Amino acid sequence: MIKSGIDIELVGRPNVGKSSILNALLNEDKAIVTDISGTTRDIIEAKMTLNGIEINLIDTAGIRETEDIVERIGVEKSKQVIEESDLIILVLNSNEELTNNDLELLEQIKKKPNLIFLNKTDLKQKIKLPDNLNIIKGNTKTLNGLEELKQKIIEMYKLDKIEEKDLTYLSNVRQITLVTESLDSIKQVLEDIENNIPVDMLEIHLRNAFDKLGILIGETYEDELIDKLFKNFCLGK
Ligand SMILES: Nc1nc2c(ncn2[C@@H]2O[C@H](COP(=O)(O)OP(=O)(O)OP(=O)(O)O)[C@@H](O)[C@H]2O)c(=O)[nH]1
Ligand SMILES: [Mg+2]
Repeated sequence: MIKSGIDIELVGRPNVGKSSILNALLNEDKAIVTDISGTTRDIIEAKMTLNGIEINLIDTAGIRETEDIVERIGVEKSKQVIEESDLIILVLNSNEELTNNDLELLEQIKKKPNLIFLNKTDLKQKIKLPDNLNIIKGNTKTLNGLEELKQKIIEMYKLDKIEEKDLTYLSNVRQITLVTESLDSIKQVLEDIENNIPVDMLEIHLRNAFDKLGILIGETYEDELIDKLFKNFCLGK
């Protein structure tokens, strides 16, 4: 999980608000939202982080029987992703009665870790849900419930505990990314040296490695420091 993040899929019937939830969680208009059922036809993936852990959010085509060939392929993909995701968020529309389609999805997601988000609570509640369901209620208009949804994910994966521990290893994806990027730059410098690239050109990658490590330990290195370091080599002069 620390290395590769958590894959979270939003599933549900068309028009329940999956793409709106993705956008609200990301705080940007990533996915197209319209009131036309079947707006999302392909998988949309986006990254966010929760407590330093990368979350791969996956928005899918609303699941329904359809004659439309493109949409049908999208629906098949949505079902496939259910198998592959770590966590399923089933989205239901509070403003409509529960359909057989919803019931089938409720059944299908049981085999995976899941959360149920009852969306559109800003509208009149028409849905009647079985008692035993653990649901989070909210909507994407006032953004109610979305913080609770994030908290639930944090709880489920104990993400709040990760940073509390005395970790002597690289504890989150951001840090791993910084080290990896820094290492790539250093490798590039070594390769450039092998290829007799002029020394002032080497500085670009070396500076990048240096900057990334600076960010990692919480210190941003100012240009003066680098200038001081490189002065001895009379770079570019
Ligand atoms: N009132 C209200 N409308 C909402 C809410 N969330 C989404 N909508 C509206 O519901 C419609 C469908 O939203 P989408 O996010 O496109 O729904 P979807 O589940 O992604 O739909 P498909 O891509 O067709 O599967 C849009 O008109 C949204 O503005 C909500 O919380 N409250
Ligand atoms: Mg959509």
